[in-house]
Amino acid sequence: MPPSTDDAVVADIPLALVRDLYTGMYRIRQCEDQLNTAFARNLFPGYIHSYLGQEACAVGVCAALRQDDCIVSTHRGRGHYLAKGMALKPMMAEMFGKATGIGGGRGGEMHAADPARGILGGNGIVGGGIPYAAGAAYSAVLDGIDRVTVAFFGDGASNQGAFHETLNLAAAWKLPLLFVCENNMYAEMTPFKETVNETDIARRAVGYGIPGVVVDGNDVLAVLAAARTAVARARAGDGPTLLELKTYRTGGHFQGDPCKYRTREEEALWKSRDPLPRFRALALQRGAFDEAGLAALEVRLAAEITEAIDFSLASPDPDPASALDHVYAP
Ligand SMILES: Cc1ncc(C[n+]2csc(CCOP(=O)(O)OP(=O)(O)O)c2C)c(N)n1
Ligand SMILES: [Mg+2]
Repeated sequence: MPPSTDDAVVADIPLALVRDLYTGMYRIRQCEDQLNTAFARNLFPGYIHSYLGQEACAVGVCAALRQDDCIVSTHRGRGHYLAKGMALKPMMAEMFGKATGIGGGRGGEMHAADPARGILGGNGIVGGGIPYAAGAAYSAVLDGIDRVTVAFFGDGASNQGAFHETLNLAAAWKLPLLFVCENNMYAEMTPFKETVNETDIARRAVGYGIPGVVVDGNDVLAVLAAARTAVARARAGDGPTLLELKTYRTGGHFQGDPCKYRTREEEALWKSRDPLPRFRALALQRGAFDEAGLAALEVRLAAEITEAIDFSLASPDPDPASALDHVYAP
C-alpha cells in the first residue's frame, strides 16, 4: 500500500473541511447500507452495484473540484453523484425508477446525470465513459474555460482499448482531464492480479508521457491531496494525470453476490482499512467534532437517507404515455 497522509499534513487541514469530508463519506455509507436493505426487501427493480468501502475516493476527488468542473461516472456511480452534489431525493428516486427521479426514472442506477452540477452521467459500458470525459475536457479548451473534467473508472476498465486511446489523445492534446482509476482489486468476479502482469495501473501513465500516481484510496486526505495536485496541473493547461486509488469493494460486485471468489481473510484485512472508522478517529482527535456531536450528525444523516427512500417509495411511477418523450426531437 502507498503511505497514508502524514501527521504534519493532517494537522494543517482546516476543521471545517474535516467535517465536510466525514459528512460526505458517512452520507454515502448510509445511502449504500439502506439501499442494500431496501433492495433485499424487493422494494425496487434492477440492480445495486454498491459503493461501500470506496467512499474516500469519490469524496476526496470531488472535494478538489469546483461546481462547474465535470465528472463522468460508471455503473458504480452513487458515491460520485452524491459527492459532486446531486440532490439526495431526486438521486434516490432515480434508483427506484420513479417519475420524481433526476432522470424522470428513465436512467436508473447506471444513468443518472445532473449537468447543472457537472455530473455528465454514469455508464453501463465498462470504460465507456472515459472518451466522453475527454470530449468534455476538449470542449472546455475550445470554449476557453478553465474547467476540469474527471473520468472515474475501475481497474477492469483500465484494460479497455478506450482507456489507452483516450490517455494517448488527452496527453498529446494536454486536455484538462483527470483519469481516476478506483482499483478495488476486482472486475466482477475476476481478481486484478490474475489479469494484469503489473501491480500498479498508475505506471501505464509513463507510456503516455503523463504523471501516474498511486494513492491510498481509503485515506480521504491522501486522495484529496493527489486530486488537488492533478486539478492544478490540468487547470494550468499542463495536461492530464492518471491517479490510481487503491481501494476495496467491501460488498460483492452486485448486491446478492456471494463472493465465493475471494477469501474471508482478505475481506477482514480490508475491513481493518475501512476509510470511515479511520477518518472518524482522526476527526475526533483533531477536535473537528466531539463524540456527542458526531453521533448526532450520524443520526441526522441516516434519517435523511431514510426520508429520501420514503420519498421515493411514495413517488409515482413514470406515466406510460410519456415513454417516448426525450426519444425523438419534437
Ligand atoms: C464493455 C463491457 N464489458 C463487460 C461488461 C460487464 N461488466 C459490468 S461491470 C464489470 C466489471 C467492471 O470492473 P471495474 O472496471 O473494475 O469496475 P468495478 O465494478 O470494480 O467498480 C463488467 C465486466 C460491461 N458492462 N461492459
Ligand atoms: Mg474493479
